Amino acid sequence: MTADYRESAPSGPWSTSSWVLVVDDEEGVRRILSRLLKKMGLLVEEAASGEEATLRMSKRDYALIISDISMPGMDGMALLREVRKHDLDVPVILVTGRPSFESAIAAIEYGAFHYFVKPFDNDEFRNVVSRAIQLGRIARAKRDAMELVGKGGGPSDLAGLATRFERALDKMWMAYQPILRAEGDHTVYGYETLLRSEEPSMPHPGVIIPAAERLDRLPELGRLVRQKAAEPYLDRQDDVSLFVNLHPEDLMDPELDDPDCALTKIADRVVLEVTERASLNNLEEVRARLVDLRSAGFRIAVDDLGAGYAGLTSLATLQPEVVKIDMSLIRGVHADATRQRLVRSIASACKEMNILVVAEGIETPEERDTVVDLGCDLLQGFRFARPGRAFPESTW
Ligand code: G
Ligand code: MN
Repeated sequence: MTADYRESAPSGPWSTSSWVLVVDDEEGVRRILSRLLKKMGLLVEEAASGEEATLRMSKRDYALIISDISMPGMDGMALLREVRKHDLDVPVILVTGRPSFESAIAAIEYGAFHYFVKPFDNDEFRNVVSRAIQLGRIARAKRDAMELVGKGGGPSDLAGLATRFERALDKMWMAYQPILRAEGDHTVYGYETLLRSEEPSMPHPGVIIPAAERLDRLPELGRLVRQKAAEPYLDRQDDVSLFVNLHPEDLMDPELDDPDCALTKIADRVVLEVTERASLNNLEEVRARLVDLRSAGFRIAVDDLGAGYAGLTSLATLQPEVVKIDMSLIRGVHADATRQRLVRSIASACKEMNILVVAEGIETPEERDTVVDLGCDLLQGFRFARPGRAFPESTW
């Protein structure tokens, strides 16, 4: 009697409306877990499969999900990934009768709160359940707070990252920033295309690319970027160039010069930018690859020159048609003798080698006039136009 009374008294801060979803293909296990949870004062729903759990999740927000790992059809690990599509914060406890190192690692990587091996101790179970519900509530409050102050929170687990990356791809668009000729009427020589997304937590390449790297989805991102970047050019009949940033790994993607890809179709107008910030591995392989890319019609640019530690290796390896001087060398160039000397020597060396020089990140008329005097051929920066939807107007 007394034991019954003690066990059925609500023992957590949830007392009234915290729902827990119990997922297991074995009815007996569901019954045992449900009874334990109800005795803790929690409200419980059961699902006999991952599929049924997914359906229930679309109808109700749960404070906690407890799932078996091995089930026919959608297993616990797949369910965990599915859960993160709907709810970035709900804690998930996985239960298994057959533990393995791999499943434990995957469970943690995909953001499981706890991994129980059957049979487990009831006291420990109750402890973990209360902690999970409380921390889940804190996580939710924290995300709401971050949204309130406009930071759009990011969970650190892979499943949540994958969900946001997916959204970033869905809402992705390409911005274009004009690159103007220093001489004559300062007409548009080309546009650099830049990746953007309406997903608030992943608006620009600075966050999208590290996410793609972590999720092993760089090739997919690169292909989408190149497809979207080329689209507005397919209708342009002029010879305005398109500058596209490549991740060093993209260089080796066989689809980069696949004749069926949109970018390859306009390759003779395309300049592929390879950043000097990243060091290139397998230089021999890179050189061989460049031969293919050039025979498809592409030109190559070294991007961010002056920002990397690569010394001359990127220039020597890539033998680029275009060099883009990093904006850190351009900023304040009109008032800085050292920067002037560097820009002048880069420009004159490039002229001798028949390499076009772009000065990047020009923001003021003083910077503009100075880099023109120093011998840069092409100019890009907020002074002329910010990156925008195809194709922004520019001023001199
Ligand atoms: O590394 P890369 O050169 O590809 O980087 C281009 C980035 O520089 C873009 O995100 C673009 O928005 C930004 N950018 C372009 N012009 C300017 C500028 O004049 N000033 C600053 N601060 N950033 C610029
Ligand atoms: Mn660039």
